[in-house]
Order: sequence, then C-alpha cells, then structure tokens
Amino acid sequence: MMRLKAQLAMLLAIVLCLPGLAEDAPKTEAETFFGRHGALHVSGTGLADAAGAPVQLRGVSTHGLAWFPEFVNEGAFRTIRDDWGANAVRLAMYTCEAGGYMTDGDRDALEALIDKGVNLCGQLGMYAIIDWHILSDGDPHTHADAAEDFFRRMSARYADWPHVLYELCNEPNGKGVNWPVVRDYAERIIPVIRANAPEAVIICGTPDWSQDVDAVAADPIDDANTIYALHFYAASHRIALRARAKKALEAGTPVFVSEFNICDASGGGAIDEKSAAAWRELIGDYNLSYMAWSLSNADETAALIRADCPKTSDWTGDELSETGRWLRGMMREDGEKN
Ligand code: IDC
Repeated sequence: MMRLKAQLAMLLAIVLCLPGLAEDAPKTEAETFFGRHGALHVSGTGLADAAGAPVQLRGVSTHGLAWFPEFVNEGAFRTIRDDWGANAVRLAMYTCEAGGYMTDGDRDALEALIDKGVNLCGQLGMYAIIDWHILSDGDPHTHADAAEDFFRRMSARYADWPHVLYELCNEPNGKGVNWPVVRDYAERIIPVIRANAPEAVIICGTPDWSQDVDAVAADPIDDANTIYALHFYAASHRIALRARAKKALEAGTPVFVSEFNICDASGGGAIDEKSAAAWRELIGDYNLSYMAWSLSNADETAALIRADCPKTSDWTGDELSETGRWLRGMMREDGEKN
C-alpha cells in the first residue's frame, strides 16, 4: 500500500512537472516541419518521414559560404521559413573557387559557418544540407582525401542530429567523369559517413553537372539512404533534360533537385517562365525535393535578393529579385501541402 502511495505521489509529481518541462524545450521544436517529420529516409523515388509518409524538402541554397557569409543568420533563415515556406537550407561550400576549402579559403571560418547554419536550422526546425561544392575541380576524386576527412568530421559532429543531410559533390563534370567514376568516389565517402551517421540521407552528385541522373539506374550505389542529384537551370535545360529526369524516375532512381534556378546555367540571362512552369509541373508530379540557388544579393539573375538591397533578412516582396519572387511563390504554394 505504501509503495502504491509512493508511486502515485511520484506520478503526480511528474504530471505537475510536465508543463515546466515543455517550457524548457526549444519552443519551436514540436511545431516545426522537422518537429512534425523527424528523421527522413529515402523511399521510392523520394524522401519519407519518420512515420513513412512522403516528404518534400524545399528551400534555398546559400551562395558560396565564403562569398556571402552574412546570409547565414537567424533572421534570414526565419524569413525563408515563415514567409517563403522553406523547410531546408543547403550550405554550399566551394572547394576550388576563390575562397574555397581547397584553395585560399579559411577552413576554420568555413566550418564555423557550416556549424552556424546547421545550428540555426536545428533551432528553427529546418533540415540542413552540407554541400561539398565541387565545380571547377570537375572530378570529385581530385580532392577525395580532403573530402573524406571533411565528411568524417562533419558526420561525427552531427551524428545525433537527424536534420542534417550530406551532399557528396555538387556537380561532377569534365571529360571521363562518368557515372562509374562518380560512384567510385561516393563508395569511398559513404562508408566514412555511415560509420558515424548510419541513417542520414546522403545526396550524391551525378556526372555532367548533376544532369546524368539517368545513368544511375544501371548501377546504383548499394546504400538505402542515398538519393541522386539533378540540377537544372530552366533557361538552359528544357525538354531534353526533363525527359532524362523522367527516365531516371521511371526506372526507380531516387532524385533530389539539390540546386536549380529559372534563369540560365551561368546564373544570368533572362528567366524562362515557360520552361520554369514545365519543371515545376515535373517537380509536383513526382513530389521532388528542391533547393533554389541562391540566397544572396549577388548581381546576377539567379540571386534571390535584389542586388541593391543590403538587408540580410526580413525582405519584403519588393526587395526580392524577380527570380526570388517567383521561387517564393512556388515554395509558398507547396508549403500548403505539408
Ligand atoms: C555560380 C554563381 C556565380 C559564381 C560562379 C562561380 O552563381 O556568382 O561566380 O558560380 O563559378 C552551378 C553551380 C553554381 C553556380 C551556378 C550558376 O553549382 O556554383 O554558381 N550553377 O552558374 N551549376 C549550374 C549553374
């Protein structure tokens, strides 16, 4: 009897303490996208949440972290979450461009920016993608030793953070950099990540600037939580690339649009509304996840913020570029779905 009384008293104490406990937890957690969906995994041709329901990640990629570090801030991420309907941010770290990790970049400063971005996403209940942004270094093997070390440390640091995704190589490109070559690199890096983060979603770039997504099906990577990158710039890539994307999807390849824009592949030129609408339809048809390039006020069409706007958060519609307004419209509409 005494024991029962003691147990009841304990139960009462726990119940009374609950509101206090809830207050101590970060307020956003339960109500955010991440709070609702938890750890993701690859399912079919896309992503699913902890309960197995299909999920669409949508958001923005930073520009090169070294070039526009000021956009990695709480207000910016909060604005794209609350005003644009974004649920993810891609943290793009160039390897071989100016200020890159393998060139003259300050590695500690770059990793601190990644850490800041990952933490902000965690607080705001958004997903974070750590992107090893190869570009002029076309073949991912060029700096595979450094990539291995980088991903070993990143995945150790964020092992228990299920909102973190890893992108192995932005855009493999160049002569001879075909799917077997890229797959070989991925098969070197994936086990390194898996040792720390066995369940994390990994995005693998594909040859020809992440367009050869249809090459994967013949020989995919033997890893259940790897999804393949498809990048497009609507004014340069039209019906032919959409056909290849569909071919890949119909063959069962999981696809993630980890970078895209509606201007041309240089990041400049005019917007192609017609092609953009067709891409949007394809994204909707297959519930693809997508990240728009880029959260910056760079003086180029692709930048989502107007070049003459110095603000780094809380942008009004007028302060977004034409591209930014279009993409915000898309994300907002998709945000109503889940
Ligand atoms: C571009 C930037 C531009 C920068 C250039 C560096 O928008 O400001 O000067 O890189 O070479 C990609 C790449 C992405 C490119 C973007 C536009 O992943 O790094 O950013 N793009 O050219 N693939 C297709 C287009």
